[in-house]
Amino acid sequence: MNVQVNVLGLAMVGAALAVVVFWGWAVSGYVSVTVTGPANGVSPGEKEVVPTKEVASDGAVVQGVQEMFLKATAKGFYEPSLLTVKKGIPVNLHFSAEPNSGCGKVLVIPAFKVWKVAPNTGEVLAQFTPTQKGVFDFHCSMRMFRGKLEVVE
Ligand SMILES: [Cu+2]
Repeated sequence: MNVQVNVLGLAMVGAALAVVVFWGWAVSGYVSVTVTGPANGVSPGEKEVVPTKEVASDGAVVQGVQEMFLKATAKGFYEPSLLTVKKGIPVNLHFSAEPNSGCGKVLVIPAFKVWKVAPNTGEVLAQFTPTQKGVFDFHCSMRMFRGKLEVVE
């Protein structure tokens, strides 16, 4: 009798764990898709970016690449306005722009020859390797949106 009760109890605990694990997986999948967004409306010649769960967080090095995120807001500034990266490690800068962000849709990082236009939805990927240490400007095409790229050892 006791054995049967214990088996039933274990089965219930197992089922509860399975539900929690599934819920966690479903929620994290939903969040990552929402945050990164579908890469629709990518302008011709730009690389389409498919969101993956491997893109963990800002500045995380995934398979030897620094994954960074930058957004031009409708309020007229970049978010964040300071990006810190490590020298000598390739950067994938996921750049997006809110509707009504005007020429903030354009991202220019002169020091590393980056010139990218964010699509209407989703993001464009600016890929470069910061080869020198220092603090460098980035800005929109008319220099109204401004930010700093800090390259550290
Ligand atoms: Cu501008």
